[in-house]
Amino acid sequence: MKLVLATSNKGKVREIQALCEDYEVIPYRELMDEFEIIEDADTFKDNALIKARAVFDALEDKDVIVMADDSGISVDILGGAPGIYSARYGGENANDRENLKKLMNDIKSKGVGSSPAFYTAAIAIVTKKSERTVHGWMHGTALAQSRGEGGFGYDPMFVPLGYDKTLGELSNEVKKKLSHRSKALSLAKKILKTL
Ligand code: ITT
Repeated sequence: MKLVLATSNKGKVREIQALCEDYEVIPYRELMDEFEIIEDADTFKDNALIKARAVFDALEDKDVIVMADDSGISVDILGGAPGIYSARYGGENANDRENLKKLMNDIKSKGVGSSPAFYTAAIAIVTKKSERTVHGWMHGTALAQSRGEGGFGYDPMFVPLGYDKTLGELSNEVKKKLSHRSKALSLAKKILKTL
């Protein structure tokens, strides 16, 4: 089954392809030019729907399934920030490294070396007949320092609950078992089977 991914984030594409081996997962940029999608909703769920709908509407072939992921990290000591603003925490066009640096500095500025935190992923599935959403979470600790180069985004500063290494240091296989995205995708796969 063909699954078009409404994302420009290469880290997400890599992980979703590894978690959906039974599907032909195609980033939408392989089917058309990349275009800007304004994610102006105030929940992960609604932003995921905005992305999936935008790509579905732009595709000529309507016999496809479009899937989008909206995700982010919420840090307790920062009152849940950056949350839905995770992609642009370090500034409007900030890259992963700049976002990571800002989050570590903000934790440090609270006078602590770490804080409880969690990742959220909302996945939206849009077809010509239906729109569905599911969520997944991963709890752990956000550090004021980064360790390791694995994963993407905020992974080098995030230690999952029950581990003492960051997702930058742990293998992809560990993240595959634990992640917010893999939990949301296991629910998404149940929906995909019914389509
Ligand atoms: P698309 O909207 O094109 O999918 P994006 O990177 O803008 O790509 P989001 O709006 O969902 O995606 O922002 C998610 C942010 O949270 C982004 O900065 C990611 O790096 C970060 N993030 C999400 N999941 C992550 C994960 O599993 N590990 C590390 N960082 C993650």
